[in-house]
Amino acid sequence: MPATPYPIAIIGPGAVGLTLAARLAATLRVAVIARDASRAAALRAGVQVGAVLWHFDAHAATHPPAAQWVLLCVKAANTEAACDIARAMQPQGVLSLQNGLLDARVRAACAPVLGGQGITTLGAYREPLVNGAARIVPAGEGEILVPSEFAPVAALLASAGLHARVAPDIAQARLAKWLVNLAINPVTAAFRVRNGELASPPLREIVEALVHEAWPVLAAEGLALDLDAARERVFQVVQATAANRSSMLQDVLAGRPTELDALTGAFLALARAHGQAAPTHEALYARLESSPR
Ligand code: KPL
Repeated sequence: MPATPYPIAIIGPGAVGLTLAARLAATLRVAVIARDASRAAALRAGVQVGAVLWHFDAHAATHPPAAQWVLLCVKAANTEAACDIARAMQPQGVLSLQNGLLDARVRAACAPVLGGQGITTLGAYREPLVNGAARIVPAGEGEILVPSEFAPVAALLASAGLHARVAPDIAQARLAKWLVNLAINPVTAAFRVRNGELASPPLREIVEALVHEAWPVLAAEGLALDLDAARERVFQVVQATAANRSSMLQDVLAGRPTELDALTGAFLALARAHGQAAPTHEALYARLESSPR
C-alpha cells in the first residue's frame, strides 16, 4: 500500500466508473479497482474516454490500495463483493452510485465502515473498436446526488466540474432514480435503441405506461412527485442522455448479466405487495428474462 491513501478510488471500471475516473483524474489521484491483474494492466495501458487516452492508476481487487473515499460503480449483483474490497481499503466511507435501491445492502456490507447510496444520471457507454480496444463515450452530463454524510465526496466531484451535491432528501432521489431506470432501461434493452428513441412514438407510449404503473407503488413508498412530475423527470433524463445506450442495453448487447432482477424484478415484487397491477413491467420482464441475469 502507498504511504498516502488515494483521496478517492473507484470500484467498477465500466462506462460510468471510467467516465468518473477520467473526470476526477484531471484534478486528483484516483485509484481504479479492476477485477483482476490483467484487467488492471489493460486500464494502465490506456483507455480512451471521450477524446483523451487515459492511463488509469489501476489496481487488481486482490491488492487494493488505501483510499479515503471509495465509489462503487459495479452492477447491483456484485454489491457485497465490492463492499468487501472497499472495506480492505480502510476508507472513511463507501458511496454507492449503482442502480437499484441498495442503500441498506451497502450499509450492512460495509459496516463498520460508513456506507451509503447516492444516485447519478450521468450517461456513458462503451464502444468496441475494430482492433478490440474499447472506447468510453460520455453521453449525458447528468447529476450526482449524495447523502449528507458524503458531503466531502460531493465536494471532490464538484471540484472536478461534475454536477454533484448533497441531497437533503436522498431517499426521494433514490426512488426517482429507480423510476427512471424502470422506465428507460428495459425498453431500450428490449428494443435495442438509444435512450433518445424513447422520446417519440411508438416507444414513448410504453415508457408512459411504465411510469403510470410504477407511480402509485413508488408514491406509496414515499416518492413525493405527482404523476406529471414523475413523467417529466423520466423524459428529462431521456433527453439529457439521448445519445446514450442504457446500461441494460449495453449488457444485453455484450451478453453480460443485466440488472433486470435488481430493477424490474424488485419492482414487481413490491407492486404485488401493494396489490398493484403492472402488466407492462411484467411483459418487459418476460421478454428480457431469457438474457443472462
Ligand atoms: O442509469 C442509467 C442507466 O443506463 O443505467 C441512465 C441514467 C438511464 C442512463 O442511461
